[in-house]
Amino acid sequence: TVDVFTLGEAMVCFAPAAGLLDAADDYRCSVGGAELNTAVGLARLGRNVRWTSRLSADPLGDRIAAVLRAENVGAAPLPRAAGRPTGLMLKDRPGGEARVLYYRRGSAAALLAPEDIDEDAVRSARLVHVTGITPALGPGPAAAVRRVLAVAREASVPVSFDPNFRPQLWDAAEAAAAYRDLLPSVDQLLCNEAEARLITGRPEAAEALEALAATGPGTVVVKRSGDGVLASCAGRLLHAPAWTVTDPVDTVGAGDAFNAGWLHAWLEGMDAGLGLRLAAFVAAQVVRHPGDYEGFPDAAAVSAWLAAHGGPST
Ligand code: KDG
Repeated sequence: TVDVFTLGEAMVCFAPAAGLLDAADDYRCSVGGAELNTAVGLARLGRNVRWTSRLSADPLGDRIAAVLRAENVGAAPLPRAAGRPTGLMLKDRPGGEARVLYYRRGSAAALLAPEDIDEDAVRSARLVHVTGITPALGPGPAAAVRRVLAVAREASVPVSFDPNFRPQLWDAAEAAAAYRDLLPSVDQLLCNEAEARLITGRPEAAEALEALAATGPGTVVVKRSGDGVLASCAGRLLHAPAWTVTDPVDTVGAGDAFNAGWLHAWLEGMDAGLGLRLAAFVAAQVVRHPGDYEGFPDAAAVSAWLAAHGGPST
């Protein structure tokens, strides 16, 4: 069986080894993509993950395929898109603030369409995880997400959703409308504070959480980075401490790692409070390393953390 089914775009990422994009000579190259980052985190903990996308026939598509193999992330054997490039993402830190630039329009992944979905894999999954990035990539990817959610709902497979608002891809009003359309199909909403505000129009995190929990998803998790995590799980209000680290190296991918830790805990049937703390722990590890997912711990490290924090060993 498939533990988690997910879909989305993977990109190759370049980050200056030193200095900023406007003058850097050397770059560190890695692979990223919100759903792929979460998939890698889950696979490192031994989960059987199925990720779906369209890869380019270019050498960077080979690079992504190699990461999938190395990280044991299962991928549907879809034909490579000749003539469409791999999307690129550049990381910069002007004024010390993390900033991401995309070169992804017309990429191979934008070809993703409902026909690419292996419906049997969706039906057999214990959980489907989608993000709000995929519907922003174009009508085909948006339709693919809708197909996945429809199949999941018909087969009673629970769905987790992270809006992952990316202002470079669409404007806030359009994104909020798309999220609200998807929410009735969502069992677990994993968002940050700004997204909770965007969806509900409520300025305050606790109020936004209450409004979101009232609209349907049985679980709502609001990730607030330095202010910790607020959650409502089947009517139970929870709070977990911050995962801010004093020596962050690369904060991109922290939310995706948090999702992987949280979903792993959920699949394991762990207590929700412990699950939130585990998720915060794994997010903190990712932030300490360059790259979107490279610092994600393996099963042994998570077992050690659980042993030290009173949880069951995995
Ligand atoms: O969450 C990290 C992602 O933002 C990054 O890996 C790239 O998927 C990505 C996106 O579209 O921003």
